[in-house]
Amino acid sequence: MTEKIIVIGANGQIGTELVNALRNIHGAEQVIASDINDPAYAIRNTGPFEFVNVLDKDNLHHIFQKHQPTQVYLLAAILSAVGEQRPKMAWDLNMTGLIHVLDFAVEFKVSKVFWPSSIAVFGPHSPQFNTPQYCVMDPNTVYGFSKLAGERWCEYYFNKHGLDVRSIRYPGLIGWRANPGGGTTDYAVHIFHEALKKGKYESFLSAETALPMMYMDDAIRATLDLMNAPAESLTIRSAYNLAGISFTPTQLAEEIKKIMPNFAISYAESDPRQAIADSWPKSIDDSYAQKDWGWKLEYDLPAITADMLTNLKKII
Ligand code: AKB
Repeated sequence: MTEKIIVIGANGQIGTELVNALRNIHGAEQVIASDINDPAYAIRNTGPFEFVNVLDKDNLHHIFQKHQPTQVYLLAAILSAVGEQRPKMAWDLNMTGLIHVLDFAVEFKVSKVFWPSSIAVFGPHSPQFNTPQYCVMDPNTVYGFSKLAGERWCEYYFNKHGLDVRSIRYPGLIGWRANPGGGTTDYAVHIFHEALKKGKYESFLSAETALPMMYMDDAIRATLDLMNAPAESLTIRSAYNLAGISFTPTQLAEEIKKIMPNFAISYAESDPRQAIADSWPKSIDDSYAQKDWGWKLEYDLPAITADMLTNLKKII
């Protein structure tokens, strides 16, 4: 079957890489990148692009009608740190945008929808280590509870409308092709840029703050694997836990020092993102993803560090 795929929020950290991967698989003309903002060169010049505002129903409806997509990836979102600065806007974009897309996916009989969730769905009373798929969830950021509510909507549309919607609870994502956009885990990308530009970095998270993280190559592979998995093997229609690897700013700095011995890290005295990080899991159990669609991580911390430094060096 020839796919016609729309990626909404294509300019972001995941979108930039996903559009590229999807165009390589399905052909450039089959993948319509869309965003509210001007696209980066790499996206505009490798295939079709549409301006889309997910909150503008008429605009979104027109894009569905025009392209009649078989698959939709909805990546437009406000992340955890920016969400705390603009709580109502974060709720509106993350929630209303999702419901618009789910409704049009049903109306236009889209075969599959992907929507990203996050480890932010967990909260201070969730188990902090090896956090299971099912447990107490009391997220205390707008981003976190918009993702948790979004998961419930996804499962609801699957149950009530038979919509084949699939989702992953991404850990913090690390990649060199695009910058992260206002999250709590962004330090783990900024640190590489600053290491190469200045030889030092001030971390906004404290030295021993462990968080689950994942290299973008693994995250893209996970997304495509989940989307390609046979529907009957999927037992979760909210969002799958994905563990990645857990490390602290100190451990990441030590790894960078193995390649750049003069690199120095320091720590900010206080930052509002610390409280968000403290409310999230330190490590994740992703046994459902392993069992249901054969998930397996490839990049460990040394591999991430080496790949980031090698590739960023070429473009900085
Ligand atoms: C954030 O830090 O807000 C995101 C996330 C973990 O979902 N990277």
